[in-house]
Amino acid sequence: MTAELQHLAPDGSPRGDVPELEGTFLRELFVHMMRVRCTDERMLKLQRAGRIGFVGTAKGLEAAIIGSAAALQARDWLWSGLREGGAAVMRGLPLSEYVAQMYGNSHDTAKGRQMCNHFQHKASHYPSWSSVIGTQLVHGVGAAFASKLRGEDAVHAVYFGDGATSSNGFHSALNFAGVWRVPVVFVCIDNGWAISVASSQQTAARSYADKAAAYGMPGRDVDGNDVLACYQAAHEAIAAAREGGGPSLLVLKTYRMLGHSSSDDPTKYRDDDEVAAWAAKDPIDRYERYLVERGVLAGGERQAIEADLLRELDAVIHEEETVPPMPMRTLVEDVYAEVPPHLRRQFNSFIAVAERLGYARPGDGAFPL
Ligand SMILES: Cc1ncc(C[n+]2csc(CCOP(=O)(O)OP(=O)(O)O)c2C)c(N)n1
Ligand SMILES: [Mg+2]
Repeated sequence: MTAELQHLAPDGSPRGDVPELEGTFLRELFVHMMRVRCTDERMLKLQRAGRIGFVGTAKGLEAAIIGSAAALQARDWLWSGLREGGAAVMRGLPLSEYVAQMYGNSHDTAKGRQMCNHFQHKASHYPSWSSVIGTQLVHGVGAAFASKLRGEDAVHAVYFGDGATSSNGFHSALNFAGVWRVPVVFVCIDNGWAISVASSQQTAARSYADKAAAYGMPGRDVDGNDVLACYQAAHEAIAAAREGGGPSLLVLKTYRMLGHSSSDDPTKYRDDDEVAAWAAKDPIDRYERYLVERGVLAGGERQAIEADLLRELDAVIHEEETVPPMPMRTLVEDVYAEVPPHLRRQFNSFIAVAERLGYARPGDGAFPL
């Protein structure tokens, strides 16, 4: 049993061998974390205003997501869950495509066929995610096996939550990864909750990291609110996987500050005290203190960064909001070279119903929360 890796205490003071990283890189990490928070804030407001249908926020998880993903190279792959969209942006997903996906409009590269908050970006090796919990683990291991067979030196980082450790996908993926020694880093973001199931109720193990031993790979606990610890742990695990050392499991211990999604009310199942205790360990506040102390960030600069990010986001939102939805006929396209009669019939009857009862309008699908 080893202690959680930590480089920054909650008050921002350094602990142990803090990795030596350039000031520009440290600053970029901060901006990416801030962008995650600003984007969530804006998306949640759009959802509450009935302008988009669904949001799964990453508030509280910024260090875990950004710190770990920042250790990947451009040639590596990121197999995501619901909350890693900020890492996709960091790796090159244009903000306009991010927002288009939230609207499901005709700029959305998934053509409006995914739920909101399910991103994909081919150029940065960020495959589309299935909401079926645990599926990306087996997809990532299969792709990593392909990388190994082809002799590529790409590493595949597979992200998933504490709840996903109870899925079949988790056990199959870790087992195959261990046996095949594929270049995978499993990144479990233990954010305390799987909707209303507490992480403490999800397993009888001391930590999810202990599960790695059963699959013949190392497992490591990391302070998930410490961006430098998340970066360092991922950096080491990725380097080992790239050098042929096989897979490993990182468990980034953090906390989901808001609801599971915009459809959830977390006050129904958890105490305010627990939330307050984690608010005191906020990953952005902690990192800001460290950067100010190191002279990488000026006191009060955070506000200017936030204002810039919000301005950039608002411009993109205003643009994407005017983009029309995908044409209805695309609903039945892309499956066959030519739309077959049975799909054409279904499409015609769908249009007949819409003509009779009215087409859907933005906000029609909003959950009543
Ligand atoms: C196979 C399957 N079972 C149940 C669900 C419903 N569901 C959606 S999210 C979720 C919890 C996921 O929790 P976790 O893996 O901890 O990820 P988090 O949402 O906390 O990031 C569940 C049970 C689902 N999508 N798929
Ligand atoms: Mg969770």
